[in-house]
Amino acid sequence: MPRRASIAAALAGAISIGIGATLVGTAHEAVHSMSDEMDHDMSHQSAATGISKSTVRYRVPALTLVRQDGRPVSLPAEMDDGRPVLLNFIYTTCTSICPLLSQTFEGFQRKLGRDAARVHLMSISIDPEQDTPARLVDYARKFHAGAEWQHYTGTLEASIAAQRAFDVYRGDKMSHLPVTLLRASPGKPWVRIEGFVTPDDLVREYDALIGAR
Ligand SMILES: [Cu+2]
Repeated sequence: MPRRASIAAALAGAISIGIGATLVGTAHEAVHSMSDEMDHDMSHQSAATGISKSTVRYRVPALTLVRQDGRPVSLPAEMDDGRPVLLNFIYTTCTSICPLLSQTFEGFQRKLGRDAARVHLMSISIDPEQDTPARLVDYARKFHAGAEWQHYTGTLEASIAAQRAFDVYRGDKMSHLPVTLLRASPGKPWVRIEGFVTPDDLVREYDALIGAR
């Protein structure tokens, strides 16, 4: 068996979920970090797309955030209402990463069509001092957020605690990462996707996750 093919086969065997098609083409690049990464958390990475995915358990912290409608809400109550949750962290004045993450959520809602009503999309601001509820409403409108997509702000402490709970806190908003988190239902692990996932990829991930429920 050619070396490349055997690596691809090894990857395909070891990785249960994925954006698999890109892995075959980039197996050569991926193999360098393969042993390290897979030992740690079964994550994998595609050099071509820069996307890596892992399955992680996070404890949802008992925090109060402020929803875009101005209401103080409990994070666990918002997150654990039984619906699948799609989560990201954004700030409204970002001109690089966040608009792309939000476009992906927008595309996800559009592609899911009527089924979008079954998924709770949550975007938590990492710049809560600037991102007032009114700003979040404007931002949500810009991305045609449907009724099931809520944006949250709150105190700086609460935002940081939320970021820490999902391992996305990187000290300041300028050094944030493109991270998308997906969970089938309360108590289940999260799928953590790092990198710029497309709406199609996200719908595929969602279908796989819900189908496996
Ligand atoms: Cu950003």
